Amino acid sequence: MIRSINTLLVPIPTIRAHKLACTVMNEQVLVLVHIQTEDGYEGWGEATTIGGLSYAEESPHSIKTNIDTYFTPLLLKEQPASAAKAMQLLNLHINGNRFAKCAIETALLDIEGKRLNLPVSELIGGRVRDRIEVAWTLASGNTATDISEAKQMMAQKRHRIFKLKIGSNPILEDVAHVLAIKQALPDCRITVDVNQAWSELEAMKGISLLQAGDVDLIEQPISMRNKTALKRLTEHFDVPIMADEVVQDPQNAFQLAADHCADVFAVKINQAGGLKAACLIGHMAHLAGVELYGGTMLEGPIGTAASAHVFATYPSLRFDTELFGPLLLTEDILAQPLDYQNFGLSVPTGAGLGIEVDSDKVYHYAKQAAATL
Ligand code: MUC
Ligand code: MG
Repeated sequence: MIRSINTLLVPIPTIRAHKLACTVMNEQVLVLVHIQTEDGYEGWGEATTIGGLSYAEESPHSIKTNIDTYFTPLLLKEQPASAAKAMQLLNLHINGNRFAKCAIETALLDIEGKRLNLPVSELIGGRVRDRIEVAWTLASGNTATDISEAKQMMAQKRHRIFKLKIGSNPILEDVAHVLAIKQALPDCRITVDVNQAWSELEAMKGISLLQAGDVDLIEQPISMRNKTALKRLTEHFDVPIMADEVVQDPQNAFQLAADHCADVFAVKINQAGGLKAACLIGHMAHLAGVELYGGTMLEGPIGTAASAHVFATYPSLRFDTELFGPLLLTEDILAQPLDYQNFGLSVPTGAGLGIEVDSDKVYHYAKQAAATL
């Protein structure tokens, strides 16, 4: 029986400003869900998003309000006997709210895994890899700073794949920035993420120049609303085009995969509406011949561990992952940090998510933040 569900907003400063086309982040507000059962188990989930409402349709505050007002009373009343039954119930009674649903499912799977003494990756389909390679996003906004940051990451064996956030400057300026970095790091895979900022015509021009400069992957160059234009760009260019914001729930991903609107899908557990939904998207994409990339909403360690369990089940992960969220934060909330070394992340092996949350710290931060509102 579920005894309690607590939703916590935990703001943590980032190690530097993180610039995207839609916002500049100086802190990340982690949205954490803590579920406790009558027989003494506890589980954690995370529904973090980026930049309030500037990236997605759910904000930290709307996620907390909707869980506290609608999800929690329903779950406490109905007492679903498993994570699968809980998701069936939530999907029947609650529209949308994919981030909130993901956090609840994660916490319930964490509990289920602990009860069965199995890692979440084994519960949701079976893990086929124990380690995943992790890219880093260079987003300081300054070319020289980005190059020295990348060189430092390589020297520390932390990352050798880099993603650049562009789209907020004129195209030629952004292209010059990217090509300077590509030339300085010729052996690294370089992805650019435009975060929907270009029109189709701008994308034709920008991607031509980036392709000529040997950039390796182009992420969500145009609006998520224009799927046919994304398909046209995918057909027109040799450089792989990756869909990100447009990849949402499995139904919508099915259509995108069937129409081959992109060469690669960035899958994010929160955007997908949960861990099992993200597994389904990965398997569908694979069957349709679409390559996979493990995306992040810049979650802290809970959402990152949950994502790692999902990506560990993918039949192929050709473009690796960007599960670096915890490394962008100035504070850890785990008793033992996630294991990042040799350019990758080890998928936790313990029961459930395989992590131990420092709950005193998390509750303390959440209380401090609530007091300053
Ligand atoms: C996105 O659009 O991919 C992931 C990494 C990063 O720097 O921003 C996010 C969101
Ligand atoms: Mg993206």
